[in-house]
Amino acid sequence: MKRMLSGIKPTGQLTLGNYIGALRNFVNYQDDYEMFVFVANLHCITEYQDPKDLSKNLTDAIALYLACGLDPKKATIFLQTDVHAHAELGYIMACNTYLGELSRMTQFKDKTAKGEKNMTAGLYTYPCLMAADILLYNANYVPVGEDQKQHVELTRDLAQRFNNKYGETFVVPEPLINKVGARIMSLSDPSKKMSKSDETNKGCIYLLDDLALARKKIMSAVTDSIGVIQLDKENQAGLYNLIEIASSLTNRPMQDIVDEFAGQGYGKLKGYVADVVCDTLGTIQNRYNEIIHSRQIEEVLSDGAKKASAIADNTLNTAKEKIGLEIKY
Ligand code: AQP
Repeated sequence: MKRMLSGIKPTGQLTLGNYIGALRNFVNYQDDYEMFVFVANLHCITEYQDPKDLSKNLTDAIALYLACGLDPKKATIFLQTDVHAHAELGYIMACNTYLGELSRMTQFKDKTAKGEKNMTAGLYTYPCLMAADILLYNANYVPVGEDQKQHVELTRDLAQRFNNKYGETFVVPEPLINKVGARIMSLSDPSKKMSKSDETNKGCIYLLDDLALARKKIMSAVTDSIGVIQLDKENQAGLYNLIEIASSLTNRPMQDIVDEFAGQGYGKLKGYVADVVCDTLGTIQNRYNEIIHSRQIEEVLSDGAKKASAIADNTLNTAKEKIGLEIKY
């Protein structure tokens, strides 16, 4: 069975974008791949997080993984810091990464261009940690949204560089990107990705949003004045995004939805999208409420840490030996 690894960083509450672009795919993959899914808590602290909020977001993320259908009997689910090898291999990767490579990473470039002050060294070097996250498990595939492809490409370069320098050590992973739903856009500004850190809160649907609020956000989503229901991503990005959301959640082709609503007003289509989203959120929230009040999270994390550590420690030890970091008696 081929191996697959992915993670989410809960810098806030998980979003519909996380669900469509990542989580629901993990659930589909867990039957066909040996899945490792982690909560990337180290990646959260490249920027300051309120400790209480962070801890709650991490707990909620694990509960949501389970509520969305990840099955601990099929997938290994763990918290990044429970497996110490991540930080250690992350440093080793940083010592094999060039400054130019990190300077070209989109997130760093965007923040620099915006003139952001007080950027941390972690924000610059996190792609090295991300490479370590993947390489520790010798993952063949990494399912990611469109925006994360660059990280897997860097990971491939680093794995190949390490293998060339020190001998075959790491599996070179491949990104796996879904065609529909790879990049869900903000409801208030469809030129931007739907993100947890949405400043206005209007453009982003959180998986734990009250259903009435989620409906309101969809009904007030920014569209256009063209007034025709069709698939024109360039000129009707907001409408396209809504259709893509509904298509992802129902597995209906986008054109099928267009055909059903063609000639009707945007309000009707928005109502349909809101129904579909609220159905999904309602199911997830019911399961979440059961899990968050049980001991399941503790058990899942303890089992996951044991299984993940056994594999990660083995890979880390091999890498350290190849580099010459070990003292032989
Ligand atoms: N809008 C999205 N559409 C499709 N996929 C998405 N993903 C995130 N947002 C969307 C996918 O979810 C996985 C985990 O991403 P992440 O939450 O760890 O990181 P991110 O993409 O940086 O998330 P945010 O919400 O944008 O975080 P902030 O606001 O903190 O910067 C990835 O596979 C990602 O592609």
